[in-house]
Amino acid sequence: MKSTLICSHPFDDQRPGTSGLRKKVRDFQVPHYLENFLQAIFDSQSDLRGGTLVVGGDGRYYNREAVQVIIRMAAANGVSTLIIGQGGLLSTPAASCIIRKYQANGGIILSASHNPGGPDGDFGIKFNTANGGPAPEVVTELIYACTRTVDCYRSVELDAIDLDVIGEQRVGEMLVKLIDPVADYAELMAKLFDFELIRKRFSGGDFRMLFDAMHAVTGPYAHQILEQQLGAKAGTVINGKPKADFGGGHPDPNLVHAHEIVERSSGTDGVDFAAASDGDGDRNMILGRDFFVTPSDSLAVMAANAHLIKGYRDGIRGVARSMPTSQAVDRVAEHLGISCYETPTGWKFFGNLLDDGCITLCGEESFGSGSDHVQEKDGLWAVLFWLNLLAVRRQSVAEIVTEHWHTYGRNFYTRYDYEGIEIESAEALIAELRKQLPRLPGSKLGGYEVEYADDFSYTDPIDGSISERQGIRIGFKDGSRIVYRLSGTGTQGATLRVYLEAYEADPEQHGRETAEVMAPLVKIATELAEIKARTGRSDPTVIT
Ligand code: G16
Repeated sequence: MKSTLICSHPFDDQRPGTSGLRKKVRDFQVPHYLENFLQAIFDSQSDLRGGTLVVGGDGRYYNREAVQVIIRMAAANGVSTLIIGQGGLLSTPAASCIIRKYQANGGIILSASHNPGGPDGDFGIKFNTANGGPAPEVVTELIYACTRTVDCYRSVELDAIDLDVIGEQRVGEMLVKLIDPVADYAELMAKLFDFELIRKRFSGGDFRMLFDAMHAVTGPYAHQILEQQLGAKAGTVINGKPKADFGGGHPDPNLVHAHEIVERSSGTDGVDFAAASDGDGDRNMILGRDFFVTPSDSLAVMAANAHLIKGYRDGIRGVARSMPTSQAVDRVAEHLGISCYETPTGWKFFGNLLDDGCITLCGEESFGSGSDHVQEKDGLWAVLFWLNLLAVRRQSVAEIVTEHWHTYGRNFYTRYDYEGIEIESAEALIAELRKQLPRLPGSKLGGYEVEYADDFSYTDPIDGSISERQGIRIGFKDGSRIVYRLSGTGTQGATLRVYLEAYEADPEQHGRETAEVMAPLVKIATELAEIKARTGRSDPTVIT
């Protein structure tokens, strides 16, 4: 099979963001755009020549076409074995699991996560390294550097491969293995969680659950694990068939987009436990009856209860959270006498800590949590963790979380997103805040005394790499915080995120409404950054 060299020209907008290269589908459809980025991966990752590469995606529009392009280019670039999920599907955590299990040299995951799909929607490519985790910044910068000079790419001529038939075939010298996307992941979950106990909980007849797969990749995983292996009744998994346009919705597991489970877990007839996952299966939302668990609280509860879960019964070594995530888990770490690391936003920053055994659990406010079982955040894993916990403690979700607050205090938390604002205005807003930082410590803002104000900088404790300008932090004497940063995952204009946190030790106050508690901080945050004047927006697009 002859490899041909096809001429193209470098694109100047292929710098990976928080989580890979995310663009509109139509950007990826521009001739040579996808191919150039792939060639940059092959050029910068020399281990792939003669090595093993894992490929799969969340099933969104353009997934199948992109897999065929990867097959042709992988063959031309000397990949020895290509492992592909049947149908071109692999959830992000399953891809991580498979890279690790089969000791692949890396993986390409096709996903724009929770962003909408379809011909007018978004598409994305992430490269994961041999540890199964998202490529760290040194690697993504290398790939980006290659994209600036790539002016030709290698491919072979080949008819499209049938992606739906499990089995092996040769493409020239390269072995292509089409595998069941669920089996390896399900096997790993059975090792971590007490499936027998969860099965008993479901068979007791007094426990009802719903899982919203949002027409995205987790459907097949959830059907198999929850319904077939754990015996949850048929219908527990809703929207379980992956669709190229996610049924026209946003595969974003939050209170707005996963509203069906919010409604069906409300009131006396509501289910006991409900959860959702996103486009590529790495995010999760946890609900009890009439009860929303913030992702920050979910991480803290997991850390405090890990010893009750089969795979973590020997305890956890340490925890990490992204900087804007609430400090709830810090309190648990302190109580347990273990380290708690604060990293920039982006799962890739947990990689070294996980690899080096510094942490067992980690998570983010953006509906992500995970452990050292794979090198990605993992939606269904979090759901199984909660299921296992509910089966062990035989309490409701609300009881478990309110007891947790009683012990550790409550970190009220909210996030305001201003989406699609002008990039220049957003950058000017952050620049202006940055200028104000030196004068803020010691000053009073609306009755809150500023303890520190900085632009978060992170020095990786393992490799010493430094990541600067990761978000403006304003910390108050009472433990409250305001954080501002610009999203690295949007595909249109800029998204300003404002993260707000207030700590309350008094259990009498724990039942208050989050919006009411946060109102004074919201006022300070919007005025300090002059959000209305600078962005023209009086209200955020989304509040979570
Ligand atoms: C990605 C990253 C996460 C990050 C999230 C939001 O998640 O993997 O680490 O927290 O984006 O990032 P930003 O605030 O920059 O938009 P996902 O699920 O979108 O891949």
